Amino acid sequence: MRRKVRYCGLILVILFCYTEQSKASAVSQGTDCSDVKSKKSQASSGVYWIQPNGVRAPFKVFCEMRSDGGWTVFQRRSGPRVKFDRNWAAYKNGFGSFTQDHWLGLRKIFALTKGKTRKWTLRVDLWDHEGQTAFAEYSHFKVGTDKSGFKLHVKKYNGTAGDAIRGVYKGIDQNGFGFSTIDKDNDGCDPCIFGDIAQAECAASEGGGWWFSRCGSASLHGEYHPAGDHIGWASGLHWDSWKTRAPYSLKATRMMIKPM
Ligand SMILES: [Ca+2]
Repeated sequence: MRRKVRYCGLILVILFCYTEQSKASAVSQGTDCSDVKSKKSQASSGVYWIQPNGVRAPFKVFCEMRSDGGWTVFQRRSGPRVKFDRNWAAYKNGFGSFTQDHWLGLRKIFALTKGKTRKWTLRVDLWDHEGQTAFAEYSHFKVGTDKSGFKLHVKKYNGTAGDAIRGVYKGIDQNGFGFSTIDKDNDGCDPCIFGDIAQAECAASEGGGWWFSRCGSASLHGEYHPAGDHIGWASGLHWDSWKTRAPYSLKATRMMIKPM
């Protein structure tokens, strides 16, 4: 009998430890990746649990740890495996794999950037198929509420890729525009006339979701094309102020934020 009790006790201890261990994995390691890095300067790039102020439960993000601090990644594309032609619910909630290509989700980007005291820098990294890279940084990045269509807010541009958010010609500034997907239209086209083409929905021609403004010059969520692929005018990953659109599609992209 005594042996049985001891045996049961051991099982309970193992079960308790196992439960505690799985709980421990969801413990927040900081309010964002810069906070994780400031607590542990040798922290390496990878997946971490974070919990921004005012958010009920921690969530996972990929942290890009650099000498200038910890950046919270919210977009990464490097291949065709993760499809970006998804609807509003998918862009709102996020999709893909944190260690590979993914979109963190507009709700989480909102949760990270909504605070009044903290201002954020947005960094967009771009890679082409010829081994070149360029970047665009924007001060005061945040997205609006769900009700506003997660409206894009940026201020000062700095970088080597050019300011494709504001556009390569007038009237297509994406700053201040809501996010659009195939089932959500905030793009300012009703319709837009491009030459002899009438375009009513940018998400339908460009693919994926984005802060389209009369479509515009930045569009990183279209269909992925390997080098040498035939690319249509609107399809692909575009940052027109760096690489003129047709018939070019970028090799890889990354979007991430850090407090200013
Ligand atoms: Ca429209």
